[in-house]
Amino acid sequence: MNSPVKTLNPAAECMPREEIRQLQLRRLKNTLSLVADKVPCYQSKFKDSGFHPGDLQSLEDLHQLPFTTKEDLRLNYPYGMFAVPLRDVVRIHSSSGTTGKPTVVGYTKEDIKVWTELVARFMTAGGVTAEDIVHIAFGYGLFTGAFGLHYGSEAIGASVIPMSGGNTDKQLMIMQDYCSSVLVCTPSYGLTLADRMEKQGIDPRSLSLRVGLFGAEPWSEQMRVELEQRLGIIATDNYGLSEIMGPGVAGECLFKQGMHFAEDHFYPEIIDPDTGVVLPEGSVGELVITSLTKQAFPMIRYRTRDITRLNYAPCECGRTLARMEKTRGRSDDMLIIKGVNVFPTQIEEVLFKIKGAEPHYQLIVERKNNRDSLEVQVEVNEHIFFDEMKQQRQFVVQVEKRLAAVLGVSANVKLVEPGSVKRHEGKAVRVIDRRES
Ligand code: DLL
Repeated sequence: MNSPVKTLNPAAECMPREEIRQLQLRRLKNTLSLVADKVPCYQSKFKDSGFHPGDLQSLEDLHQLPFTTKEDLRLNYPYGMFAVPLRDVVRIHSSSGTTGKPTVVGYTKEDIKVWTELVARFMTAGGVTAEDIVHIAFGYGLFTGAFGLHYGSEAIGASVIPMSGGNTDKQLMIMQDYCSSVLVCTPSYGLTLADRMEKQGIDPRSLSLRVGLFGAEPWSEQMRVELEQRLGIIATDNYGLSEIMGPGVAGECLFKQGMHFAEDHFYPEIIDPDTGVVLPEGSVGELVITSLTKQAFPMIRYRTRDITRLNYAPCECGRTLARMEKTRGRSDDMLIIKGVNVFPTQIEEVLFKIKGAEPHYQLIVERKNNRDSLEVQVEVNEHIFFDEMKQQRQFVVQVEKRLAAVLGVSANVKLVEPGSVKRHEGKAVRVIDRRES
């Protein structure tokens, strides 16, 4: 195994905390004057809040500024938030919005350089080297995942297979024939690949796979264990969002104790999602990010909607960059059932611990006569699916009991046939909320 302390840029990743803060303040001042000069949306936000970028004395002064939200990006669709003319933009991507218009983001040449370095950073931290063959199974296109990891791999000197998403049988053939050693995809697609391998009788140990870099959607610790065991790999988590840059905002090292946040390029805050108040260090809340070096698409206090916690203690690997806990999900994915907050990842954790339940599930939420109901459709192995009614009933009761204990709200469990929950090549769709309609 690679040494767990391999670091791409130690000067940046292992900086003393006081130096990180000084660098952040310097870069923040530059970013604030850039947007005050070039972006009408920020000009009016600053005016309304009586803020002048020259007033900023400390990082905490940033808390006086209003947030930027997805709504701001919608109102300025497509290029209204850009801080440079289009002639200086060399790449355009967009967010995977499920409703309405997507969010358009742009990069200058320098932005692409920074993005590439930050992806190469977390790939190195996750054990990827120039010797590796990186199999990218994210869809190539407007989504930032594939291109981000592609450029990062090349910067490390690894060989990239730009496989793109879908066509699972072909993925496996290429993986076998081209000796892929690093798998890049969503954790849910990683599981789909593991299922298909099993079905085809492919022994993962006969492959060259040794590392998996998973991101773009929430996943539990249990899911990590499953992926590591079934694919015979070391699995790390990495986080990002198109509005901020794409992948590369944060990524785990081989100690897997949280994702190192690229604090030299992004300033994170944790807020109470209901009140917007900045929470004390170590609190769980919504992550808000300010970009510190972006040229084309700078973001000030962008509300990510992702719920997490930051740990500022230095890591065993020597990096001093704050570590971001695995996200519990997005505050807008959080279901409120009969007044209780429920995250799909909590349900995933329960299912992983029950023998016979497969880690493929979907949540259906409905409201009848003003009462919410939650149905958890769980795939079970064939043994249970074709079991006697009585045994099946016992199994359902067992799952319902465990869910109620963990969630604090009751759920109806429905067992479904193996393979019947729809598989996605990209991000999994875990929730169908019929209450809105
Ligand atoms: O998903 C960027 C990305 C690509 C990250 C590849 C990692 C790997 P968007 O499509 O804009 O960008 O979606 C961003 O996805 O706000 C989170 O809710 C979720 N997300 C991304 N990474 C993780 C992760 C990319 N590791 C949204 N864990 C974010 C949990 C994640 N959620």
